[in-house]
Amino acid sequence: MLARGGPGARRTDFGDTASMRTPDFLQLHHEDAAAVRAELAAGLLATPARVAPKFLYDALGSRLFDAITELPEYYPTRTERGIFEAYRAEIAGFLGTGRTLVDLGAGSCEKAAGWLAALQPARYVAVDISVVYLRHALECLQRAHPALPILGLGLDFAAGLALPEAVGPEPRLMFYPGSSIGNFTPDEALAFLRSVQRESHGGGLLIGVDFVKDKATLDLAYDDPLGVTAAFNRNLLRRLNLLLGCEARVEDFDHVAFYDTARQRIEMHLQARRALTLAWPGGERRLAAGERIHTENSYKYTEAGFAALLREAGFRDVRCFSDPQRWFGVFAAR
Ligand code: AVI
Repeated sequence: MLARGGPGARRTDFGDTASMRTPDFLQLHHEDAAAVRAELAAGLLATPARVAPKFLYDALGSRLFDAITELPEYYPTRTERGIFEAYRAEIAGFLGTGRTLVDLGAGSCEKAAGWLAALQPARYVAVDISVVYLRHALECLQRAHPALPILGLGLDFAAGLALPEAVGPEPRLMFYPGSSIGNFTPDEALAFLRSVQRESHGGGLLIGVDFVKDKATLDLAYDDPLGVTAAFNRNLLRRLNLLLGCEARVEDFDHVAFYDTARQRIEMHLQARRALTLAWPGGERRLAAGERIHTENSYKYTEAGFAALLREAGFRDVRCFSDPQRWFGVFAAR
């Protein structure tokens, strides 16, 4: 059921509908507290212990991530922005206008907003885990684009994308910026891209991907001297306490992040400063001094490697746009 906004337009005394649209909202994902506790407990009891990166993003974690994107050491966000600005018209020409623009992990909707003039979408669909995160941004966007049909969708697409009929039957241009694809393993990424290709209805894909580069640059991007990434990672302990009922102490853990050249990925961990026990109702996990909880992987791709992945997922016509240093790739695929 649509949460609000009805048909997406409101008739005024002047009979003017197009200028008075309101966004529609549809919440399909429902958090199951018991399932979350079971998932967290299973991860902590595994060897090595792990917590899924999606738990990094509560209100504070999302703000800390926004702060990370402002750091001089964290190059992906500004490099992607530079590629978008340099090649916007060319990319739009390649992908075509008039599609339904589906923004995966939309958040503030800021990146998609920059594309509306060039892509002229027939409809904008913002997808995030909860419409609560989308409401304010979509209401602002609607004021700037009064005639654009807008849908906010609360959906968990981590395990594969399945869009509801409310998105409409038209070709969809899928938008997945920010190199979030790197937070999947390559196998998961392939399965996810296949679901994206299937759901695009022949539209296309615009996706940002972080490239393999020297270890020193990557290490610094994920372990900045100001300690913002450390705070982002250690905030996960506060979430564990809240969601699982642990009493983990933030000061008992160090942030550890490094690039593993052989695996082509950043690994992020929380490392115990001393031997300790994490206890929660119904379970506990002992950690030796120096033992780690694995909290995130961020895979890096070569241009050829990611283009091959897109082809394997079913996209035929693939183009890559990059920065002069070739640190980051924006792939347009049809
Ligand atoms: C969201 N994601 C693409 C970020 C990344 O670079 O993998 C998350 C992040 N983790 C630490 N810094 C940024």
